[in-house]
Amino acid sequence: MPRALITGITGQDGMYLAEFLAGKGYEVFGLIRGQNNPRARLVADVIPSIRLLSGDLRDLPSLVGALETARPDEVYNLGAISFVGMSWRQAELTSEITGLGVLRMLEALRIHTQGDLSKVRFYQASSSEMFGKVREVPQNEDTPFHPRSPYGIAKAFGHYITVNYRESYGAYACSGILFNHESPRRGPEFVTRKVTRGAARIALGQQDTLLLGNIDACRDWGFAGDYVEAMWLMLQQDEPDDYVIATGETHTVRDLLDIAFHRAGVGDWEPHVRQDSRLLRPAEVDTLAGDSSRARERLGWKPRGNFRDLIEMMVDADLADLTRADPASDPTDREDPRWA
Ligand code: F7E
Repeated sequence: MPRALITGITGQDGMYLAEFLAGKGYEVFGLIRGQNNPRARLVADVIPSIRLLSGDLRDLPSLVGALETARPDEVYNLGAISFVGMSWRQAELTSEITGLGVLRMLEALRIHTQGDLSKVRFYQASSSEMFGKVREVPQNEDTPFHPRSPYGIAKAFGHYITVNYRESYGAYACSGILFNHESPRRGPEFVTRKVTRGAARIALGQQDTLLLGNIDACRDWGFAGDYVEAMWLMLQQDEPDDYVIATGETHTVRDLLDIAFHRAGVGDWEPHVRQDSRLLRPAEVDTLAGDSSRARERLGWKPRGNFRDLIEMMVDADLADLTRADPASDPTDREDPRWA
């Protein structure tokens, strides 16, 4: 039975990946941060076979300990402070976890494998935010980076240190440069879920107005369930490499609003949406579009659904949740302007 260790197990991708690997017969271990982390319960409910380990990407000994217990064949480093908007407010912590955390995990692997880093395969969750102020359209593995946020900068460090351990120590280490990927499990602070949840609440008369930042931003949005399969495929090749994972389709936040509000049955979104300058970012990534040809050719990977299907699925899930007798406790939106 192959064994896998996942950091960031409580996030959207961690849960999809754990389900996917469990379905392939893996014994899956998930690293849980903090004392009495409330999301550990959720993970255990969703993936009953999961084995939970306590550890933190800020704490090297805890990572070495987790590796000793899990004895993984594959490590998926998904743990991060992943909300770009927050990364300006907690820039040091973002650098510490999202950036230096990658180095700590690689060092823990070096200790655990006694220097033979080819023994355990390593996946680093890199991000299209590294492209930032884009140098070319679409972006591929050779496009230079110009990150625009503390988050993007931390991810660029994580990417390069992964490549460096591969080149320096012969690590089987891959950096997956994933473009935005969403699902009904997406946190409510990200724009897709904020809009699908908001549209559903407006349709049900539970809310009247949705406050947003830059609605002209363009993103290449895919389905998270498809993207975790690409992570696994990267670790099944003869040689490690870096891969862009994207749909190649770009949409604006306005397109997202059109689809979500129609699906929810509200129709026109304009009377319900207000732009709030407090939700604008100090430096924005205006447009992203990924070229995933390498992954399509070498991994045989391709996204399954399209953008409309994805957003409609998310609206339907939010409507179903909000009309249940016991809806999931209302997500706390950290971009709500009541947060000072
Ligand atoms: O913003 C604009 C916002 O926060 C998307 C993370 O998974 O993908 C994600 O990062 C766009 C931006 O995602 C609001 O300014 C407008 O242009 O959903 P987001 P993100 O920043 O693209 C990458 C690949 C990652 O790696 C990250 O971890 O939407 N936008 N109005 C808004 N965004 C938010 N959150 N809230 C708004 O009210």
